[in-house]
Amino acid sequence: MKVTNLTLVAALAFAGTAALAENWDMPMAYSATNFHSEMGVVFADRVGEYTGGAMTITVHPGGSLFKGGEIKRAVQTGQVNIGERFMSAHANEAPLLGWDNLPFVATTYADNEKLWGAAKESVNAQLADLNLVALYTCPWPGQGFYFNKEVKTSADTQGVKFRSYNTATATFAEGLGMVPVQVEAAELSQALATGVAEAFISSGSTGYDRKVWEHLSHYYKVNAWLPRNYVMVNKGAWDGLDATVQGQIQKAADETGADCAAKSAELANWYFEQLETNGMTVTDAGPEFLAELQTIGAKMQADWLAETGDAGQAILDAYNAN
Ligand code: PCA
Repeated sequence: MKVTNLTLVAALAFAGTAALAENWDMPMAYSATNFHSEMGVVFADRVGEYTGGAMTITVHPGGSLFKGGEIKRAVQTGQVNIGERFMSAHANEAPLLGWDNLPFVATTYADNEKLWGAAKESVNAQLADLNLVALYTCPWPGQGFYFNKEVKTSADTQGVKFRSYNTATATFAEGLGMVPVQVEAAELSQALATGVAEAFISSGSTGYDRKVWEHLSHYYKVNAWLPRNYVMVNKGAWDGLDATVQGQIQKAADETGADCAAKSAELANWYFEQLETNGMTVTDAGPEFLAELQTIGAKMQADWLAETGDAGQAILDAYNAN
């Protein structure tokens, strides 16, 4: 009889825990071995630990649960409660989210962090309008150009098929006379192999992940900007959590955001070394090419300011004031 009671108590206790515990699936856009995805796993582990198991998160990298281009909508509509994606991919819908894609504005990790400090409040307000809450953001290393030949000026880029990852990079490509096609990083190797794309802009990280030396020969360091991924939560799901759990998750997010940025900085040059080891020529963009990029960049900044109005200008003013 006694044993039965104890069993019952244990069963009830277990049922209680099970009812309270929540598991969230977290789709991520980039490959499992990419540092953003590895940090996503660190974040998930911390959430489990800090919440004492009240919340657990299961990471699905590489677009395996939802493709990169579908993740935001999946989170917004509550198909999943949490997900990770490249923020400026959403600038076509909400131009403010292209704050980190302004060419030659913030080209170091420190400046990128300063720019985020200036942008954060209005970006978060914009995300709230989209029914999203950002838990942490993490920068990619600086962006440069991949080609299958030597490129000295835009005379060499006319008609080249260019993989873009958002509207800003498509604009950049058009400015260089190239023909943009938007392709997810997860499908990049295939696009290069089939000739759908023959050039792109990205960090050393994505070139390494996708082994692009199998198809391309040159990387030009430009450091045009350091775009960010962000981990977002459905606002309704977030508001539905109790304040203690929210605080525990936010602590995990704050720590992971800082660790992820440090990891990105630590790996930036290592990626270039790997590209070189695998036979690519990695150099700074030449002065003529760079001057052309700067002219196109200035126009892109003007376009962004025209789209975002006072909110965009306020971000740049706050950034420049510090
Ligand atoms: N890699 C991502 C975005 C920025 C980067 O460095 C990509 O190319 O999709």
